[in-house]
Amino acid sequence: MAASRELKTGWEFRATTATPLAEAAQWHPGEVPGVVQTDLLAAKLIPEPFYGTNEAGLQWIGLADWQYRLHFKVSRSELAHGHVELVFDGLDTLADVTLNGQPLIKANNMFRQWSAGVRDRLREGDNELLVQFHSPIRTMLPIVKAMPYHLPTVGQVAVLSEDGVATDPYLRKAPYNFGWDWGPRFVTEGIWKPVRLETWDGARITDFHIEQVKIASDLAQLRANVEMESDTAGDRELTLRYEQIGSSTLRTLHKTVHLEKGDTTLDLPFDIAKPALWNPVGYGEPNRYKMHVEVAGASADVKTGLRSIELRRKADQWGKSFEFVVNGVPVFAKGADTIPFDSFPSRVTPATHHKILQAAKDVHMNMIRSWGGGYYESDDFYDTADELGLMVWQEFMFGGAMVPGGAEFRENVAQEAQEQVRRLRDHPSIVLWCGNNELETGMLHWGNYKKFLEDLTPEQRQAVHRNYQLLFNDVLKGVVLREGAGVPYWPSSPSADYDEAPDSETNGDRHYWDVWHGLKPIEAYNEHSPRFMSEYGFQSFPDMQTIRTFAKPSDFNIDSPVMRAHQKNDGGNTRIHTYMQREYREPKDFASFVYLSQVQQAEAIKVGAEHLRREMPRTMGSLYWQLNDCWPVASWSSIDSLGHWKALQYYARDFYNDLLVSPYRHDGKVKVFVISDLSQPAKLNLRLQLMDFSGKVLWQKQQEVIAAAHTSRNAITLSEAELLGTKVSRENTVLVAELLQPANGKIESRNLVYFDIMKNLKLAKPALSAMLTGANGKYDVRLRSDVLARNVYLTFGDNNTSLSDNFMTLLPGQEVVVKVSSPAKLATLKGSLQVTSLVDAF
Ligand code: BMA
Repeated sequence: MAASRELKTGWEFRATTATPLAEAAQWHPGEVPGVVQTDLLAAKLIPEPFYGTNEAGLQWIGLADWQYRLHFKVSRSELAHGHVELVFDGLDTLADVTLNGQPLIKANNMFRQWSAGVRDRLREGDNELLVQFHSPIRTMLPIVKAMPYHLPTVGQVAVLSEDGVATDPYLRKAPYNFGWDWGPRFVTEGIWKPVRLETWDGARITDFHIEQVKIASDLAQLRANVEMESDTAGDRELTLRYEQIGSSTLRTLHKTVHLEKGDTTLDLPFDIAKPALWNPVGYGEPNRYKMHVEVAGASADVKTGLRSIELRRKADQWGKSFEFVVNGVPVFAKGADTIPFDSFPSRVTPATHHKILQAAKDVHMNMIRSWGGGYYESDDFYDTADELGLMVWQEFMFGGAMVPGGAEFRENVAQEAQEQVRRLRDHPSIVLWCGNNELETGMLHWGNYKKFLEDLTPEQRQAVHRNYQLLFNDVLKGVVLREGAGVPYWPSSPSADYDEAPDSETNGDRHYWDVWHGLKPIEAYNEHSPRFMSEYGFQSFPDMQTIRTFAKPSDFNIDSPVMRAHQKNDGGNTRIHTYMQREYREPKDFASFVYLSQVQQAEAIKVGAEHLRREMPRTMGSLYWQLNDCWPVASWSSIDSLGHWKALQYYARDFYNDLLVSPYRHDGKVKVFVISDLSQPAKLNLRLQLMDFSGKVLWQKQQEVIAAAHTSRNAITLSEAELLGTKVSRENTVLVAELLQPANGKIESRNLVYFDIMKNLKLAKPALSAMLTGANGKYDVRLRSDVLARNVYLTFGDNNTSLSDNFMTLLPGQEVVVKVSSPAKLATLKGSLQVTSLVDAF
């Protein structure tokens, strides 16, 4: 019988090089999994890293060497097993492991598992495990400095400790550790994943994978692949059991197999008739199967979903398509990019993954891009994505730093990729493996990267290009083709797979940043129709409740040192302000600035997202940058680091709705589009009402529309001149476009068109009424306004609440009920409730 014991408690840690903190040289209790920063925090030796400007004062931690030590007991019965192995699921990053004083493992890659047989090295009774971590920066710096040239990176290399020379390109370590334009620089060290003692006898299963040979709705042709390690040769019985999760029919198959002494690969082909397929959100149920295998007393389990996946790229009138086809159906990808969920990954819980991924699904996202500057997520992340029906665009962990050459580096990456692809290949959610983030475009388009390449000798330049090619078109592509279970490989994001330069409008995927980084007007989104938009974004501030966790009222100013320390994009706060001055007015105070930054972000991404959806099928994907945060910061996220939904997350629920009415005002016309992601045609009523801000209807029209499956259609075009005539004031008028169910009048989608930018509108101060009722954690707020109230915002101060809606626009006289869940009492909530709307921000 195989058994596994986690070595979790009793660890200690200390610094082994000089640090500014004398106490760090002594042993203190440490957490495994964990990293030295969180251990120092738990030992109260450092202040909260995310508070104020503390980050800057904690940089010494990544410059020191650290040791982790465990004294643990091993029993005679454990040692009686034929095999005893010590397994580290992750070591961050340069580490020497010794067991009872004997060297055991030398690690140099955060993304690999490290293990060693220890049966002969363990003692009955007390044992000592020691893990010596070497500062990645200090170790690499002299080596890199001695190199003829220094590879550029995207991280914050200007840090003095590195003398302006970046070490991160040479390390297999989470790139965002070194700082990003939304993330602090915390160069971690530690045992960041669990450690186990594994024992087994006779035989064990080292890998169990369900190969999906051919998937169709009437038949799934599968093959169970089982990799075994055995002490003896002989014939054995293999038993495979499987069932659809949630159903009660269990099937069992048997086969006589032959085991060799040592390694054997076994397979059992089998079919499932009328399989329950795995489908992405909006395209059917994400059905899954549980599979169990037994051979020679060893067993293994895997959960998987059956689906076919194709990245379809066909020449067409716009160039070459880029669309994900799942189970034969082209899917318009709606979603966002994800980044790591914490600067200290060992703190992230499955509950956090579940909460954020559920929030993605709740706003009709069907795809997330797990971006290449972080780390490969834990099993529970992909398991949740599988369960929810979210497709995952998965990147290898290259965030944009140029890559070194050398057989040793490539071999290290090959091992990493092989392990990760094999670990994750039974997850139906993973629909793409992508080589890296922005490295292909960076080498071609970024000023500092081009300059670096120009300054090299021709031979050096060739070598840099060759190193890139070898890694991404040889090593990683090779691993995905061999081990990736048929999931397509894409060399970089963005890329056109070398048909043409990356970031093309006609081929491959695109990152569009002229809005925001380039300060172009938000309407510029409407001028670009890439085949698949994998990044576009706009910043905002996190919720005030989140800001209060790291700043004092005296810091509440976008130029204060604290607020600047929580804005990592150079000039980011000014950029938010610049855009605000174009369309809005000057907010009256800091809280209003924060609120308005969120409204502005939501309005901006709404323009981009709706345009991309109107462009279907030319464009087949909209992934905005970014879904989440790793700490409290001003960023492009739609959910802040404490899980608060920003305005954008609420807006996404509307602009990603399967049925969408999207009016586009341009050139004196309003083109009203009806978009459907449904698989069946829908008969709907399109209602258009022109009303003034007090609710008086000035004009209206209703017509039947058929929203055909998977289409975007211009249902009607209105002339602005005819619509407004001479008597209607454009500053006081809104066009309300709605899609209604003919049977019951249910509103499937509503969208408002204003005829001027916000600062020119004559919005009156609304009389807002809010009635709060309920008990035992569940409350309702009934909201009503006499005049049009834009972006009505509800807050309950520092009470923990979760709201069904916020930032919504109330039509005059219309009642909206917001559901609130909160552990707080009714009286407390009543006392803290504040209701404001856009006009109150000025
Ligand atoms: C991109 C990403 C990230 C970055 C974001 C915002 O292109 O790939 O590197 O955080 O833009 O600048």
